[in-house]
Amino acid sequence: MAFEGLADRLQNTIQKIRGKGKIGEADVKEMMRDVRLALLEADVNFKVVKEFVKKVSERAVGQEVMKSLTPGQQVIKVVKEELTELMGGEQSKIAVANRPPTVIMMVGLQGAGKTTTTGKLANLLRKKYNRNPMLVAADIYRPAAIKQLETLGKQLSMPVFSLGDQVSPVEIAKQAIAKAKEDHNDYVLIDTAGRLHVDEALMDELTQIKELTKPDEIFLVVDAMTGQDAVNVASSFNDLLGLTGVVLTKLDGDTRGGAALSIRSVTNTPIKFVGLGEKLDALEAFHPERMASRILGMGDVLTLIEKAQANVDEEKAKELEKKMRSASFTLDDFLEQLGQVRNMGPLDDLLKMMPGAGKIKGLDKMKIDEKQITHVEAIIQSMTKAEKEHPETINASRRKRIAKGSGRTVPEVNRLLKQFDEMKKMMKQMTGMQQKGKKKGGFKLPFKPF
Ligand SMILES: Nc1nc2c(ncn2[C@@H]2O[C@H](COP(=O)(O)OP(=O)(O)O)[C@@H](O)[C@H]2O)c(=O)[nH]1
Ligand SMILES: [Mg+2]
Repeated sequence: MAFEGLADRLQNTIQKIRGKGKIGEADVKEMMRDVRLALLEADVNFKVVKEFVKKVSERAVGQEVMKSLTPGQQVIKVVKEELTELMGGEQSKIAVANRPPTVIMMVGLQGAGKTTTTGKLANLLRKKYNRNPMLVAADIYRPAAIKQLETLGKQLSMPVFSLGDQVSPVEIAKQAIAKAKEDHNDYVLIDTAGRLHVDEALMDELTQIKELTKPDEIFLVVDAMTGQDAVNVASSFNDLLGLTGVVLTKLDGDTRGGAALSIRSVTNTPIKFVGLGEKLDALEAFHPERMASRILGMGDVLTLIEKAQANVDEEKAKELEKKMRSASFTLDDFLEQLGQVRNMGPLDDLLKMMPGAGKIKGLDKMKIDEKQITHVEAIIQSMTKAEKEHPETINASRRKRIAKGSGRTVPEVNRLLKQFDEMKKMMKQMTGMQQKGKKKGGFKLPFKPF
């Protein structure tokens, strides 16, 4: 997981000060020494660290902390606020042109993730904003670049504009926009070429594309794993092109996190999105406050809830809840719940977002066995409708048949039926309690996977 080292160190530092009833300047000084080291070790830019520590120190020995009843907590709050500030405010909005299409230029070094991110962004634009993007293959230098974008376009069922590798990128961009107007594509995402280093020829080309297409956004794609280099690259691109945002990729890897913490204050360009994997849905809006919480071990509960909301059908969730309450919950309903939980993504990813999860030793190495879910699904699917509604009628010979049909063993079938029976009993008890207590409105996960 990204930020592991930094998170560990900061959390230890925080632990030391959390419960303190009184805090003196010496305490703050000691803590700031730890914070400073932690940040430097995470490859955060030296100047950024200096400024950060200065700000936190000033606030930590100030009135708001010293006079408060829980100074330890108060210092932590200051650290969190300053960490959030460092990464910038909420910045994940995407521009909309007054007259479509909105043009987004994707720039960055070779291998940073431009092409992949172009696909991811197009996917996000459609899924979240209901847009109809066109992808433009303007990298004519890298042999397989056009093909790569075309493959992504196919996966997404989205149009990819290409004129092969014999037409200049500037001309390609120009014709692409005309075509997008004709075809009513409201977003045009231009995937440009990268080089191994920032070089003049590349910058000239990008400047020309910029002048001609007047993009509404210029997103720099940078690899988080490259640490300080990512910050330098961002600076150069920003000086030459004037970026509107940064997409930090490969944050799913073992990055120390320095880039995420330095880019905003060094380049004055906000991080808008982060890439968290190779798949097309592995792009998330960057939320500085949530990131700060995550680094400080406070968990990323909001993202967790959003994931649940995006993937669990609310109507169905309500219906299931009603069924639970009336105890008419069947194995079919159970099957449905499993499906919804699974839609939220790998279970171990979800676990990591739980507050305090960072403190659980070995969690990162733990793999929740998704096969188990598949097995349970297979067993339930091998039952008849009547059996699913009245599992108490499933006798020994039926169990044998179900085991055979699902490719599982009889003991597994037995175990599932027993668990389901216990679950129903528990539901009755729990819903009984809930009815007594005041029931709050709002969204609830129908099924607790943890
Ligand atoms: N793990 C991970 N891999 C990524 C991410 N974004 C891109 N990649 C991978 O990085 C490699 C280079 O990506 P590509 O889009 O071709 O980079 P480009 O040269 O900038 O266009 C590919 O293997 C991608 O699958 C990410 O967020 N996480
Ligand atoms: Mg590319």
